[in-house]
Amino acid sequence: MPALSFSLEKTDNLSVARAGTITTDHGQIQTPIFMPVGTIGSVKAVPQQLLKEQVKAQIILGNTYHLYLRPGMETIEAAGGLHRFMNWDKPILTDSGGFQVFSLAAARKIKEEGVTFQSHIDGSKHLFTPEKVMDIERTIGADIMMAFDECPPANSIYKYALDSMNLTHRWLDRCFKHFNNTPDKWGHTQNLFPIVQGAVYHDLRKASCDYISSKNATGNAIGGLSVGEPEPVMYEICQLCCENLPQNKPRYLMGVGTPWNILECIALGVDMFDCVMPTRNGRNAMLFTTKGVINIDNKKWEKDFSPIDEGLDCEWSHYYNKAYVRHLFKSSELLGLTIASVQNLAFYLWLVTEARRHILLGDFLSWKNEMVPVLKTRL
Ligand code: PRF
Repeated sequence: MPALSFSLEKTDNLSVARAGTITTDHGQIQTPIFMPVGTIGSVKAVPQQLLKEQVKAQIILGNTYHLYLRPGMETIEAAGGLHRFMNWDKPILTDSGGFQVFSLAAARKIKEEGVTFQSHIDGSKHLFTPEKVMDIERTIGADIMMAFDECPPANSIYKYALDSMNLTHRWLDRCFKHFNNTPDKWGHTQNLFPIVQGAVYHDLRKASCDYISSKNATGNAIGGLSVGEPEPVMYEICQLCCENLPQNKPRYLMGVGTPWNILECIALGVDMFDCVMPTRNGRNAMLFTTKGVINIDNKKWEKDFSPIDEGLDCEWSHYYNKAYVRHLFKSSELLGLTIASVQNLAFYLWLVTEARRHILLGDFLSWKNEMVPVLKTRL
């Protein structure tokens, strides 16, 4: 089977925003795209049927770190991979654990060989090496496997960022070597995306982009952003990376971000995004809508029986009204979590679909400039 391919359909007239199509063995992805996060093989509170029919997700994310700890690779292997385990027949991308180990695990120790850490679930000890992570992602059966990297903190001093970037590059060599020496596990083609690091230092980011580009992968990712640096710095580094990564391959900005972050980064040439924000904030009563952001806990919505969001072509956003969703949250009813998560994900998918439509029309930049203040409005 052929590897993932990317066809660029159009670049915006006044920005470098792009509309394209990624083709994988599990189907096509229209870019720019947002990928819902399904950490342990579940997009929290959202059944697979709703992901397809209401959210219109084209690809979802899984996490190596979480799936490896629970249910564990024996179960995933016995199931025939994650697609079969969760009954999801569209593309899956897995993050490598390079980020989760640093944000979740206890007692982690970074060595040349890899990272030792203690599980956040039961304290058990584990070692992740680039080779081990490739094996795990192969077994999960991800269409897109992320390389094992170190994501240094935003406030890293230059020397730490430099050493960390070089370690990420050496780990990348080992990832590719092992990836190339192991077959596709479940019959469909698996792809390995390398990750640019280098913190907030321009020369490091440039060097990392050059190194990552030399791997000639089917797609490339930008890591280490949205980790505490100011927004203008994130945009500046994102722009530098987009300018120094291949034009004819998809660019994936990891773990970003707010709706306006997504539009700004699309304008800089990013094609793929993921973030826990729509689901996590949704479970905390924050609703993203086409008119702005709602805190559904607010008394203001107590007797507002209007639909959650008439601007979306998502049935659930029309079916349920604000006062009812507020009541569900006030009563800690589980249905509230599902409605909020469906609304927010449908909104994020609508946002990138609209971005794509405007890129194809050629008026993306003016549309984006009109949308950003709307997206930031607190209703
Ligand atoms: N590396 C990996 N996953 C990530 C990140 C990273 O730098 C980020 C940073 N925003 C989110 N997820 N492997």
